[in-house]
Amino acid sequence: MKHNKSLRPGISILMGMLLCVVLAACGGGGGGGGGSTTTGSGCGSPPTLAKKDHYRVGFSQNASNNPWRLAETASIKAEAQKRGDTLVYADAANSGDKQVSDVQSMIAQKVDVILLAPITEKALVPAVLQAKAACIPVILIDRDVDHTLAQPNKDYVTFIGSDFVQQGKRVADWLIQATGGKAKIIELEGTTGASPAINRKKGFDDEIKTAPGMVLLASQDGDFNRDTGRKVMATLLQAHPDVTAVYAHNDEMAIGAIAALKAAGRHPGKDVIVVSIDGERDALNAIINGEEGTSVQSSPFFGPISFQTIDQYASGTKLPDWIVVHDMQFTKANAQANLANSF
Ligand code: GYE
Repeated sequence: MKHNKSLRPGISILMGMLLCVVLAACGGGGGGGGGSTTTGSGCGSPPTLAKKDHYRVGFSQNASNNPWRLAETASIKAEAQKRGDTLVYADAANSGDKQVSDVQSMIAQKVDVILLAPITEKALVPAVLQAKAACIPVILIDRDVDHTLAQPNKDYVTFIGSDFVQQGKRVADWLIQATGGKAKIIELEGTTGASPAINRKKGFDDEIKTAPGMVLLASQDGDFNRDTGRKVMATLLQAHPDVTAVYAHNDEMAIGAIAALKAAGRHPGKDVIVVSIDGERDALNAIINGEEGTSVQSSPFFGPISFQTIDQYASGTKLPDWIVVHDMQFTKANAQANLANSF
């Protein structure tokens, strides 16, 4: 052990030098995980951000096909406008390839900083590393990247977002309670490879294992999309007519599942309990009218916190690897009261 440990710094310096050759993009080296180490090129790891009155901020959105995404974009745009910052906005329309080229275009336009909502954990890693090489700091918002490929406080500044594992666990706890620990469940997963899909599954699946009567019948990708959720649910329903609960990784798929259940003559809220995540208006209404059980919030209001984080970073504040967004939970008890603030 001791012997190994003493070898490690040497190995990592060597690896670092090799990486520098491969990427042809390193400044003075060193750093390796902590803070904004200024390097020979005047850049940093992650790149530093000069303090300014107004910034040109890139915002790379992964899609605009649901109320959650639209609410997030509106929040970012409103905050940029409020501060008199310039927003360079791009919508990747659900394509990882397009999102990579969107970020590359922001790099070419020399924005000061990039807010990035990466579609999946892996697809945007090359873009994150390219921004770093171009000395442009990246702040991840709402979805994270794979930490074995790119690290906070090194390759990008930080990740601002919800605790997705916790969200899944909270839904599972509510469902265990509501069903007395006995349910046959269909799970509709978010986009394969997206950090909320990975972690909402983990949080829920691990938690239901604590109750032996909670049986997972099937779990399938519904792409965080209402109509895909509806279609996947319709198919799974034929294979599993004994289903008594549906867990959807977002509200859009839950609304789709409710439509599929009704089309098959089932009674959501009575013979099948539907639960999900986000807290969008349609889900709150479904909770109010009894068709949905609960929705754990995943706040899309990233504007204020993102720009505050940009300010802090430019001021040299050491930021945590993850800035956790705290979420509410909606049930029959509070859905009506929160309807006006929903999206
Ligand atoms: O739950 C979903 C959206 O990344 C947290 O993505 C976000 C999720 C959100 O499409 O509705």
